[in-house]
Amino acid sequence: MLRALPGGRNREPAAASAEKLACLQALEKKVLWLSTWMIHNANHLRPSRDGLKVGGHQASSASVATLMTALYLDVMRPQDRVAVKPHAAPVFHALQYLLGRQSRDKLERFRAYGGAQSYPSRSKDGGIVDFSTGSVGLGVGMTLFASLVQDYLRLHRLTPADAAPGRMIALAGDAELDEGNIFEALLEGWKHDVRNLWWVVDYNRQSLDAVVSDRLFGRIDALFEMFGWRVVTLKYGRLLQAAFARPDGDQLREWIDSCPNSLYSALVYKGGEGWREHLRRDLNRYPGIRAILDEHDDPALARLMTNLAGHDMGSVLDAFHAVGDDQPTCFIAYTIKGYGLPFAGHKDNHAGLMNPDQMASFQASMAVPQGAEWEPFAGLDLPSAELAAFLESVPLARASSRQRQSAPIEVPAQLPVPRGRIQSTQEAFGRLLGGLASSEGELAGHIVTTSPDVTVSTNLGGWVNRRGVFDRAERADIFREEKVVSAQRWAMAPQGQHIELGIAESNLFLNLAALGLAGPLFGARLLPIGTLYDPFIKRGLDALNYALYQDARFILVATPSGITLAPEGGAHQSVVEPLIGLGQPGLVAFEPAYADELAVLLRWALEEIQRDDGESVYLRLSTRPLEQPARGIDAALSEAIVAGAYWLREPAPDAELAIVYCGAVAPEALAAHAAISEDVPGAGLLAITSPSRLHRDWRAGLASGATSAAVRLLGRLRPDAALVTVADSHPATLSWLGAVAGNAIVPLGVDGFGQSGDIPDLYRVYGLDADAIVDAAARACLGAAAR
Ligand SMILES: Cc1ncc(C[n+]2csc(CCOP(=O)(O)OP(=O)(O)O)c2C)c(N)n1
Ligand SMILES: [Mg+2]
Repeated sequence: MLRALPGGRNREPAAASAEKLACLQALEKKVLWLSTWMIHNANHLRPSRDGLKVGGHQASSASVATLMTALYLDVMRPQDRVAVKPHAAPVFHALQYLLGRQSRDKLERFRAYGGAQSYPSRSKDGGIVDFSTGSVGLGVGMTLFASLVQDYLRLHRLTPADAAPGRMIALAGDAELDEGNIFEALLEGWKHDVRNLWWVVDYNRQSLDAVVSDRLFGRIDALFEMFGWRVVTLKYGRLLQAAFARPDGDQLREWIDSCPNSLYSALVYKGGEGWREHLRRDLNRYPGIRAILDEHDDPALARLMTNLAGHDMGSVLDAFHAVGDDQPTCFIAYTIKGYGLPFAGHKDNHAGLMNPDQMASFQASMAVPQGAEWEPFAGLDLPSAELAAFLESVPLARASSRQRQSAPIEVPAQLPVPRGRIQSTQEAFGRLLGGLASSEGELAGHIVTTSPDVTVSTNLGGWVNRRGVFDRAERADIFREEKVVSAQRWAMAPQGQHIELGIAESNLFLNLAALGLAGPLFGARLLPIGTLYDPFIKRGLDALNYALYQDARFILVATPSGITLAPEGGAHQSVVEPLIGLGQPGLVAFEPAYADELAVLLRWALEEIQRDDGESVYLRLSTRPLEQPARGIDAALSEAIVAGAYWLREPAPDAELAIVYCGAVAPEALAAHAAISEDVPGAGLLAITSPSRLHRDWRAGLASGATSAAVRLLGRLRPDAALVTVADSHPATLSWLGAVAGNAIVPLGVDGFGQSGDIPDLYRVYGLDADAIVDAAARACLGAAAR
């Protein structure tokens, strides 16, 4: 229903001069035109080579043309950052075009290779996009964590204290608020007292499939207010407000307020005649209403009845400019999906495209001459020179690049290998971070850790004890003050370097996305390390993908992992995560077995996430204590660990078998190797530290003709040698190695749901123990012989 939402406040509108208003009203028309034309051009005028519809969202774009014009061409300051609802990309591109930041060529190639992207993309739209969007909900959540990161940098004095903070703005679709991640973020934001955040909801009451339920928004404002937000409702435009002020105008307001969403939308589509019929039927007894109906012909009546505030530039500017403080604010802007287009309000308009005839009449109504479709000012009532001068004066037009630069942080040539004859990679990780925490200097000062309530259980405790938990305010560690003994010190302060999150992996990844973009967004680099339990990567997977799609850089430490965490039970036993590590773009995955490997990899990761062409790094760790090899790591071994594999036991020349293992199953691989050495002398034992690097390098080698690490390593074996691969993960993680040199292969691994047990039982049941490896070796050798 269009019932008025409480929460709108009366504020003094900042006066928008008549000239400015006129310019913005002219330009919003142009934005609507350009976005519509861009989509039309892509679908109807550009030749299709594959018979596919190109698509684009004319209705969703029309819905936000006013709101976005107001923001980009007046309200926003250079330090503000925006996540635009994905299907409003054409409006975004049109605005960038008017600001001189987007080329006509790219608009003409909207959704074509190399052209303006279908959804705003940080990495593919060439630096003009603040936050990528596409998967609804994530961009909205991202702005909240970006605001938190902005505060973190300021309070750590990594950005100038006197620089005005930017507003992190999300332009959200109303149905986007169905995405749970938004509410997870909202809760987290409340805990962290997040500021400088605007969420502008395009309340067109339509989703993709249909008109949204009337009940949906009844509670939204109360919900935001509960979390400390201001809610500003932009409901009726100035025409309707004037009508309400007339005799019997309150009847009209009441009628609209209680009009169901679907009827309102249907009447928007039907136009003046439809409105008249219903108003006559329901309100004809009121003389004031009859007068209004008499004074308005059908087009004027349609204009009046659809005069919602989200399409009324004056109302929109007043609402935005009235907010001068840093309280998070949700603007609920009433709009119409497809406003100004022939399918306005139609429930099926989400993917609707105007046909050529409709486009021709729209073009005529916009007074855009044929051939002048891309001209920035064609068909507008104001002189071009005035509009050009106005655009030059827009704060965003005067700013330099939206991508900031930041100096790299130096990483030492080595990290000390954690001591301990027997230790797990998770313990080693804790010690490495503990060591960094007690070191002085720039590197440790730029590391920030974060975890969704598994800080202690992923061994970040040592780091947190020394570096503290981040909070905007000082908060004492009460247990400590009360002298209750605890290994954990949880004092919170603005200088803290750990951001503790509630249990929501989606928030973890959005936080890592924001921390990992601190350099380009705010001009100060951070080295973020996030920890979580390996199986719960899947819980936040879309947010992880989202972070990586934006080229955010961070280190992900996932621990514990696999069935090796044994007694913890099946629900926590990750299986496919190494395949995610193998296949996920933007992420390079490692699964070390030993502490010295981890020391090499963590050091490398701290550099890798800073490289221009680098990637984020995923370290899959284990709680299984392993006896550590007594060895020093020279440059060649260190390089091999980073490249993804090395021979733990060198094969004899022309060896006929190799056991290939990854991660915590190293003892079983070693035992099996020892057991077969009598029958198969010279068998090799290959340690894999990164299936993902090895695989990529192999594919690159196939393309370039260079010898890849996998080819070089397996080239040490006889051409008809057999392989057994073993890892505590899906066997496909390593089974591709059989294709590298055409070896017969028996891949071992886990491809069923796990269960509780101890390691000997579980490794036996899932076929990872030394016996299973020996059996597999026999089968592999038979397979090789039978070829
Ligand atoms: C996570 C996710 N699920 C589904 C989609 C497909 N999708 C794109 S837009 C949309 C509806 C959005 O409605 P709303 O947010 O109200 O935006 P409007 O088009 O009305 O402005 C859907 C379901 C998506 N982009 N992301
Ligand atoms: Mg909608």
